[in-house]
Amino acid sequence: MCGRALALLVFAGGCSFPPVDLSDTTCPCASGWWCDTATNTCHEGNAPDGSVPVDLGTEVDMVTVDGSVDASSDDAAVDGGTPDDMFVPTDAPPTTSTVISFGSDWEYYDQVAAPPADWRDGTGDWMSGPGQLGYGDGDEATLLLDADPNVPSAYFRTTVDLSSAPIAALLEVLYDDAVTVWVNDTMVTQQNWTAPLTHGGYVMEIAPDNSTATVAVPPSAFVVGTNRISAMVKQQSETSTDLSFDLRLDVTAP
Ligand SMILES: [Ca+2]
Ligand SMILES: [Ca+2]
Repeated sequence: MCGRALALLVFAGGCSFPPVDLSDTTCPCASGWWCDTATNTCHEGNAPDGSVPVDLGTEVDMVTVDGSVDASSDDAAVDGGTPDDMFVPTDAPPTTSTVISFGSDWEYYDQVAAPPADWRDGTGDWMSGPGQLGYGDGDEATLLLDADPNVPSAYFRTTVDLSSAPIAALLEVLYDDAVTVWVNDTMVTQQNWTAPLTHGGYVMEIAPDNSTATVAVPPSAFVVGTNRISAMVKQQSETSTDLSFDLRLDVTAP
C-alpha cells in the first residue's frame, strides 16, 4: 500500500502517485515556492512583485534589500521572520566605486615645525598636489620639502563625500617608509610604524621604494556626507633619501 507521504516515489511494483500540490500549505515553503506572509501559506513560482526564490540548499532564500542573498534563519520565506528582509529584488546590486584614485589631489604639510594637534580636522590651509607625493625617487608628481636633516613626518588629508552608507571599503596605500591612515577619527591601518604618533622621531626600519599595503576598512568608520581621509608618513632617518605617499580607496555601497 502506498502512503501519500511517498507520493513522489515510483515503486518497482508499479504503484505511483502524481506530484503533491503544496498550494496553501503553511510556511516555511519548499524550494520553488514563495511564502505569503499575510496568510502564512505557500504558492508556487515567483512572488507577486516578481522576486525570484533562490534555492541555496534546503530552504528558500530571498534576495534582500541590500542585494545579497538572505540565507539566515530569520528569512521570512522560511520561518515567517521580518518581512522587509525579502521580496525586494528590484534594488540594484551593490556597486564598488573608486572614490580616491592613485594620482588624486591631497593637501599636504611637509614643514620642520609640527602641525597643529588637530591637523586632521582642518581643510583648505595647506598646499595641495596630486599623488604620488614625496621626494627622492624621481617618480613624484608633487615634490615635498627635502630638508637636511629630513623632516621626520609628513601629513596628508582629503575628503570624500558619500551619499549612502558603505557596506565595504578597501584601501591601498603606497608609502615610504611608514604610514598611519585614518578615516574620520578611526585609525584604519599602520604600516612599518614603530614610533609614537608625534611629529618628531623616525621609524626603525626602512621600507622598499613605493611599498604598498591593501587593507579592508570597517564600514563603520564612514559617515553619510563628508568623510576626512588623513595619513601621516614617517621617514626612517635624518638621511634616508626618499619619502613616498599615494592612496586609493574603493567603497562598496547599496
Ligand atoms: Ca625613506
Ligand atoms: Ca616614490
